This record gives sequence, structure tokens and C-alpha cells, in this order.
Amino acid sequence: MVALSKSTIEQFFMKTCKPVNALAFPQIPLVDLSKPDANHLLVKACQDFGFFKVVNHGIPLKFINKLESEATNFFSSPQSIKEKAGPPDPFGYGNKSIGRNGDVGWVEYLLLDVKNGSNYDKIQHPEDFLCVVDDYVTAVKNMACEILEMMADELELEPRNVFSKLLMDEQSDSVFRVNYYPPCPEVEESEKDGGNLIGFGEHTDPQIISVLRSDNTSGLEISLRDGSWVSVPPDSESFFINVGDSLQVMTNGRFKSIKHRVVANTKKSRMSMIYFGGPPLNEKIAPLASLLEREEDSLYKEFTWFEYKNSAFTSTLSHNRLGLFEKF
Ligand code: GA4
Repeated sequence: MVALSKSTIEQFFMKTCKPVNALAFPQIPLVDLSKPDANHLLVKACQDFGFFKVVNHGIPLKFINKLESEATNFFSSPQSIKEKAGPPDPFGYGNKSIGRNGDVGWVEYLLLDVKNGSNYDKIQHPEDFLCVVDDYVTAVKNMACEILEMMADELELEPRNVFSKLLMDEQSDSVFRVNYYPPCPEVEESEKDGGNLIGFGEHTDPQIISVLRSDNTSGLEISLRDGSWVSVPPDSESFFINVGDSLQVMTNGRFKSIKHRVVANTKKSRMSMIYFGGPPLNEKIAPLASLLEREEDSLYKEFTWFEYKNSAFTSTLSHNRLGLFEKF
């Protein structure tokens, strides 16, 4: 990261932060995928929070470690090398600027298109990177599909691959992101004014499901039903799952797409890797008919993932994207 003067950082800080004092929240729902009560617990977590942690996930540690070390190499390489993989359009290397509409964060990232593997060629030694990303993404996608099938079982939906088939489709529009939050010691000064530096501003994920793994540095925060923010205790051996907007719509609002953000750390860097499982572009997203028969009216207008994605990518991070498609 390029050295910035204190006044530049403060400017950045002022522009990107609001006072935040989130407390650690040890009650994050925990689902042991090997236990018989897993289906019930994960559906409950999706309804209550839209967020949970999984253990006994079966993802080989070597996939995680290899990817982490490739990513560490990438982010510690000279700025000129990293910039060859950017700017993100939307894929590639990004630095502080998120999306196209002026959002900024104290973060560097690589955004990769899982389907086409495009933009990997912009990275130095693309073959090495491609290989480790593929192993990791394939394993994480399989876990995400298993979880989606467990949810369908618990909701008594048929077929049980009603959600997972969207990720398994060859045309699935899934994205993979590695975020690197460099430490920012200069911010301690600014903190005296009552705020924190935002690494990644508050937002919900537009896709179906997101699978996050981070190192042991804290920073991730989720918004609870009452609007308060809590900090998620990091756990590098587990995965965190969050419900995306599309799953909220398919379950007619039963599952909640959770608002989350990342606060940058003054002393330690943080690295996270996130797989965003999305449907094919032409897929129609609407509340499942089988859920509507039993219960209520559809809360959302039908849209294709192409339409939703377009509208999401032309919005700012904190925008309420689903608002446009709500019926009431
Ligand atoms: C949030 C979830 C994923 O990281 C992402 C992000 C995307 C981007 O970084 O380009 C967006 C954001 C995310 C939603 C609103 C738009 C688009 C930045 C932004 C301001 C890759 C995604 O799919 O949507």
C-alpha cells in the first residue's frame, strides 16, 4: 500500500466512517455439519440472523493454507505488480475503491469471476493462482450446496436441490473475492474523535449464499434485528455463511439477507476470502411456489438475476437494493 500522509488518512477517515463501538458477540449461531440437528439449526439461524458459523465442514486445510499463502504473496508484492491486475472492471485488483459509485474502504482486493476464470491472466503466475483458487472454490461450492440442500430438507422443499442447482449450473454467476485489510496505525489519532476506519462499508450480498473464511483478526460486524452492530469473533478454522438477497426473495422473506461491514484494524492486517454463490444470469428469482401455497402472498416482484445484478452494480454499497422489488 502506498504511504499516505496523516491529513490524507484523516480525510479518508472522515469520509468513510461513522462512530462504531461494536461489542464482540459470542452468541453467533454455530452449526456442526456432522450432527443430526444441523438442518434445524441452520434454518433457525437463517431466520433469526441470516448468518451462522459452521464447523466440521470437511474442507481440506491444505486448500485453505495454499490459497492464503498465494494471496499473501500477491498482496505483499510491489504496488506496480498488483496494479497490473487492475483496475477492477468489475474483476481484477482493486485498492480502496469499491464498485463504480464512489464507495471507498481501507481495503485491497482481488475480485474473480468463477465461471470464466477471466482476469486471472492479469495476475503474475496465473497458473499457480488459478490452480489454488479452483481447488478452494470447488470445495467451498460443494459445501455451500450441501448446506442449501440441508435447508431445503428442513423446509420440506422438493426437489432438495431447488437452491443448490443454481450454484451447480454451468452458467452459475458466482464470484470469488479475496480482501486484504492492511493495518492503519495512523488511525489511532483519529479515533480520539470518536470513530473507526471502515474497511468495507455496510451492505447485503446480492447473491444466494456467501461463504466467508478469514484469518484470526477481528473486523467483521453484523447488524442485528434491532439495528445494533456486533463484532463477529474471528475463527480461522471455521466458515461463516450468510444469506444473500436472492435467497431472502426465494424464501419469501423467511430467511434474512444480513447487513454486514468490516472495520479496519489499527495494528493487524486482516485477510478474508469469500465465495458468493449466484444463479445463472437468465434465472428467474421469485418466492418458491411451494412456500407460497402454504402461507402468504408473495412479498417480491419476480426478476431475473441479470436484472438484479445490473441494478445492484449501479448502486452504492449501503443502498437497500431489494426495495425496488418489494411489493408492499
Ligand atoms: C457486495 C458483495 C460482493 O462483494 C460483490 C460486491 C460488488 C463489487 O465489489 O463490485 C458491489 C457490492 C457487492 C454490491 C453493490 C455494488 C456492487 C460493490 C457495489 C457498490 C462482488 C457483489 O456481488 O456485490
